Amino acid sequence: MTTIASRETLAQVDPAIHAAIGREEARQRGTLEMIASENFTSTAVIEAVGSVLTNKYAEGYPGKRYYGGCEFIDEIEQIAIDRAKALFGVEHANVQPHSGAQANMGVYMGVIKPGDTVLGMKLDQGGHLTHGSNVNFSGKLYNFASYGVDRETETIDYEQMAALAREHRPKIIVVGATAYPRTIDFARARAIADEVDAVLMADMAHIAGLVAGGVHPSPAGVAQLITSSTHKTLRGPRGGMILCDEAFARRIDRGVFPGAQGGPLMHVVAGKAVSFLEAATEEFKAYSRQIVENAQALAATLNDAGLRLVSGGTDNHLLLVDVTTKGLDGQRAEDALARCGIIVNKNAIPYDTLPPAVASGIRIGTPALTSRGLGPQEMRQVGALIVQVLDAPEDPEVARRVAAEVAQLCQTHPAPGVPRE
Ligand code: DSN
Repeated sequence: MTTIASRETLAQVDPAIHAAIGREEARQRGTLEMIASENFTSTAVIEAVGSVLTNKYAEGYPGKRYYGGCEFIDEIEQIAIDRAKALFGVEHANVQPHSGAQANMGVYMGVIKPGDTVLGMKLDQGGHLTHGSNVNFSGKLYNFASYGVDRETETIDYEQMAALAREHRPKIIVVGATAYPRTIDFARARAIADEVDAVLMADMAHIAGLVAGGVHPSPAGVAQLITSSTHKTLRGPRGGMILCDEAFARRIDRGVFPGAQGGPLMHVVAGKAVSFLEAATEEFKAYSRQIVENAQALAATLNDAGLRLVSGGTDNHLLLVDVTTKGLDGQRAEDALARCGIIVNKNAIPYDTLPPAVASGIRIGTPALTSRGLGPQEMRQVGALIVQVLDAPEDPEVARRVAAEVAQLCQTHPAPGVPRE
């Protein structure tokens, strides 16, 4: 009898999914990925994530499992934990969160109770859904107050953070962002948290790779709790983690399991271990420096062409561009660029007057193109292409020319980890 398991390849078992994956590979090879939260992970990470570890249940932690047969799983998770601790210089690491959102849920489950007060950053000014949005579990289960950015400087308003902290006396202050182009002052946030006896939680999801590479100040030793996803600037597999002081270790571990999750995704935990190894290299340090240099080259090009950059520029891996200065909205800009093979996302800008589904801005990041080996010179070229499209979003001749140049750049800079044709 032939069983499904005995058939050999995905192409044979499921031609529809196999073909769609092939089309996605071609899309990744043939477009310039500039979504600030995306990246190309390595072939080694993909191999770990695609391994038989997906077959194993391992609820619990190394040495304390609810299932037999976990001896090799324990080895893998312990390696991931030890590498995360060494990479970021922290006392404790939980590498089980399925995502950044699950990491944040793990912290809330472990450290506070439903109804407790938390202070986070407004989603529409650069925060995250799990920092208290009322459509997310965080805003539904906890009593969130929100700070934002200063209207003039468009940088985090620490005065407002302090005033709201004094008014609301939160148990946790969350600092960290998904659409914020500037350096985050973790020390200042910690001083505010200390003043009101709150715990500081740094969500470093976007900048984890920059922190690992030493090009953004680290929250380690400053924030008592650090959460992150592992697939953005860090270039690991899609997943999350929590780093903390030993004093919080037990509460964090219980917050993740059994608080927020059941069995860990051990194939992904293995991929995280591989990515922590890769991120500890000199090569990765150079990579993270290059991400920032590339973002600054791109910022200068767009700025010189008359585009308004939120906060005037960037210190990190992303730019937030106000496209209304070109008579566009974020959706039209995203669509026009996508037609030429440049992939970005529409994004609200601070104090946006348009709804989030349209938005006044686009968010542009350099991590994925830096992984493809593009440097400042190519980034200026890409910036010029973006300007051409935004100046003439409906012009088919411009689209044709830009698409041809995009195709050429993709050909000369292969996407790492993506199979060649
Ligand atoms: N969705 C992610 C981003 O694009 O920034 C945040 O989790």
